[in-house]
Amino acid sequence: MSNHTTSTQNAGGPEFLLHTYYRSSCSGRLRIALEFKQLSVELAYIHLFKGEQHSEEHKTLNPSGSVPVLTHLVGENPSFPITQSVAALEYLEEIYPTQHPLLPPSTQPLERAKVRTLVNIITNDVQPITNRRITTAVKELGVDPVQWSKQYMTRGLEAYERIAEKTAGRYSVGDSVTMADVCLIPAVWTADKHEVELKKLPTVMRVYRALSELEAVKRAHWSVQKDAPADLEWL
Ligand SMILES: N[C@@H](CCC(=O)N[C@@H](CS)C(=O)NCC(=O)O)C(=O)O
Repeated sequence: MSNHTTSTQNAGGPEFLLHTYYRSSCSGRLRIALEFKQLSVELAYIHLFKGEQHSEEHKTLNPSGSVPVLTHLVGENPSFPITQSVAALEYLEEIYPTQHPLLPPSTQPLERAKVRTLVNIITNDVQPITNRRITTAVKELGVDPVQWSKQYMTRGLEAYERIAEKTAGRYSVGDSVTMADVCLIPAVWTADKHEVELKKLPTVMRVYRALSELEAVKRAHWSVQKDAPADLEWL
């Protein structure tokens, strides 16, 4: 099932193991954060459309049956998998606070709250209700899953836009890349695939374009992942 590939090696082997799927926006958050923090990671691929997230092996690792899963191979408890993306982002921030910080300093609690507000729009208000298991369930209820996803992605990104109009500099909050950006980028990738009218979100798109120029983002892009199909079809 898992096709392990070392993306960035250090002398003692990779520090992290990330279970990922190329088009999973939650996995994208971790790939991007690991790139910004320049941490070594081995990637293990879980094919969501083949249902590998439901296998006994994966459910043992992550009882939620989802990706990403971040394991700190050389941490204080190297066998403990972190199975929620935001918990994993916060963990990386706590162990490497000065290595490309993705949160404003603790002396700026309101700035941190701005970042976390934007993070939560994506991670709480948009992704969970547009996730595959939900779109599968709404389809069974006779609802068009494509329209469902498009509608909720649009609403969530519009809310992001309204707030980012007030908080953004070059990036979502000020001029430094933060966790908000790390969550926004893969949300825009997914929204684009769902034909959300991104032109109507000028701040989001300005920030997204600035982020897309960064090497860390390019390296984490869904299209360059080893598990992405050769024809780059969004399967
Ligand atoms: N709250 C979780 C959500 C994880 C999640 O829903 N991941 C999606 C991919 S973005 C998934 O694995 N879906 C598989 C499924 O629904 O069967 C997190 O932030 O890590």
